[in-house]
Amino acid sequence: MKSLNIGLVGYGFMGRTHSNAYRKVNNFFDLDYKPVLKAVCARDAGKAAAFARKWGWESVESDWRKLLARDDIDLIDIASPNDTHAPIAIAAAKAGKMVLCEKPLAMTGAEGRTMVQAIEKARVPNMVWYNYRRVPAVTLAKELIDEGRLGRIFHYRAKFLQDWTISPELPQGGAGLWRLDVKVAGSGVTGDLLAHCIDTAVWLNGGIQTVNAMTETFVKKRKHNLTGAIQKVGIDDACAFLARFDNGSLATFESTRYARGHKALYTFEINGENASIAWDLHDLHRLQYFDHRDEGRVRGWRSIHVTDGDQPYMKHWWVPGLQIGYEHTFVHQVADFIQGLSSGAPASPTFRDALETQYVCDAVLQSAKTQKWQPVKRP
Ligand code: SOE
Repeated sequence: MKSLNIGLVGYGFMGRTHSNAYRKVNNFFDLDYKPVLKAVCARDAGKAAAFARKWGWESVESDWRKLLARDDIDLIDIASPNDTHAPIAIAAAKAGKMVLCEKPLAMTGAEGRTMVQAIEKARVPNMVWYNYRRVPAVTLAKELIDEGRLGRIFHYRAKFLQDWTISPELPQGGAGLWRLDVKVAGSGVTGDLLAHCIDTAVWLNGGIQTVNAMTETFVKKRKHNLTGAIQKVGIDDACAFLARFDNGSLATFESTRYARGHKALYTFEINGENASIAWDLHDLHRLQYFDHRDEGRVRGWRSIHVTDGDQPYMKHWWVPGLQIGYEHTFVHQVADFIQGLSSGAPASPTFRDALETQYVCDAVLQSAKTQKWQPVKRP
C-alpha cells in the first residue's frame, strides 16, 4: 500500500471530521493508498499542536505557505474558513499538490472559477467535501433515480433548518462564529446550508436554470468577537427560493438558522410520475420510497432501512440492520477519492462540479437583491 501524505489546514469542526476519516478509512475499505497524517496547519501553533496530539498528526505548521513548500506532503486538505479556500487551493495546485476543499468551494462563482482554472491547469486530483452525497440512503436515492424508477420528475423540495443564531447576544466572527461574519463566510445560510441542498439537488436532478429568492437578516447588528466593535450583520440569516430545473421540474428550497427546535434538519423530497423519494438527516439511515406501480392493495410509503450489504457502502461496515452515522460520510468520501486515484475516474464532486453550486448561490443572492427571477449564469 502506498502512502498518501496529508497536510491539513484548519482544526475546527471540519478538521476533526476529516482527521477521523483519514484514520479510519483503511480499517474498512481495501485501498491502494493509506492516508498519513503528516502535518496540521493553523495560525495558532499552540492549539494546532494540541490538535495534532489528540488526532495523531506528526507535525505542526503555522503558515500554510510552509506547508505547501514541504516535499513530504502530497495532498493539501483545506478545512479552514471560506475566505481562505481560494488562496490556499490556487497556491497548492501551483505547487503540484492534490487538493481537497471544504464546502462551499468559494465565496463567489467568480472566485470559484479562478480555483477551477488553477486546478485544471495543474491537472491535480481534487474534490470538495459535500459529504451528504455519501449518506448511504442518499446514494441509494441517486441509484433509484438513475435507474429511471421515478420516471419524469415534477417536484424537488429541500430544506435545511437550524436555530443556533437566534440570540441577538451571539457575537459574530472568530473561532466557531466566523460563519456569521460576511467578510469571512461570503454569505450566510445560502453558502453554508443551501449549498448542501443545491449540491445534492443538482447531483440527483440535474442543472438549475433559473431562481427567485428572498433573504432576511433578522438580527441587524452584532458584536464582533475579535474586535469588540458592534457591526452591521452582512449575512443572510434565512433564505428561501423557487427554482426551475433543466428537466422541467419545479423546486422549493428553504434554509434558516431561526427555526426554533431544529438543529440540522436537512430534508428533501422528490416526486416523479411513477415514484417519490424522501430523506431526512435526523433519520439519515432511512430512505422513504413510494412506488405507484406496486399492487394497489399493499401500495404505500416504504421506509427502507439502508443497512444491508447490497445497499451503498454498507458492506464495508457491520452486519445488516446495524446503522452508521454522520462521520461515516467523510470516511466514504476519502475512500471514493482514493479509489478515484487508483482507477483514474475522479470522485465527485470535483472543483468543477462544485462550481455549479457557486453559480446557483450567486443567482439566488442576486435574485434576493433584485427581487426578480434570475437565470443561473455560467460565464
Ligand atoms: C453549520 O452549522 C454547519 O456546521 C455547516 O457548516 C455544515 O456544512 C453542515 O453540514 C452542518 O451545519
